[in-house]
Amino acid sequence: MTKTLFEKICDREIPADIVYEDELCVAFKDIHPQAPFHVQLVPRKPITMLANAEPGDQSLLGHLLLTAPKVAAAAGFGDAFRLAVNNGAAVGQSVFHLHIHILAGRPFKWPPG
Ligand code: IU
Repeated sequence: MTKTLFEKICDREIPADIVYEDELCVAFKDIHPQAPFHVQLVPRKPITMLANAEPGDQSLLGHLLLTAPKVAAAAGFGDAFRLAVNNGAAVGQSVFHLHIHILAGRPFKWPPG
């Protein structure tokens, strides 16, 4: 099967500014940052989108949510960061490999646009 772009980044076949990695996930700086700190936290497993995750992915999804604060904290944003997951093209998903946006370093409005 053809690898997704983010799989290639995880496997270091495409260069990216990786800020964290472990056996289950990789975090790298977004190429079009929407905040002073903006990274993508992605599972090595190529789940297309959150809605397509399966019961067997439960611990992986938990690992991602437990890892995101660590990635933010390592960059100095432990108490002020935003996570975002776009699920589907209609709400802005452009890369169909599950990823959690971790954003920090500026004020954020609510509700998001
Ligand atoms: P989205 O939620 O699927 O829209 O987010 C995709 C993100 O991936 C978006 O912020 C892009 O700037 C980012 N990105 C990247 O960091 N590196 C890439 O090679 C590509 C997209 I393509």
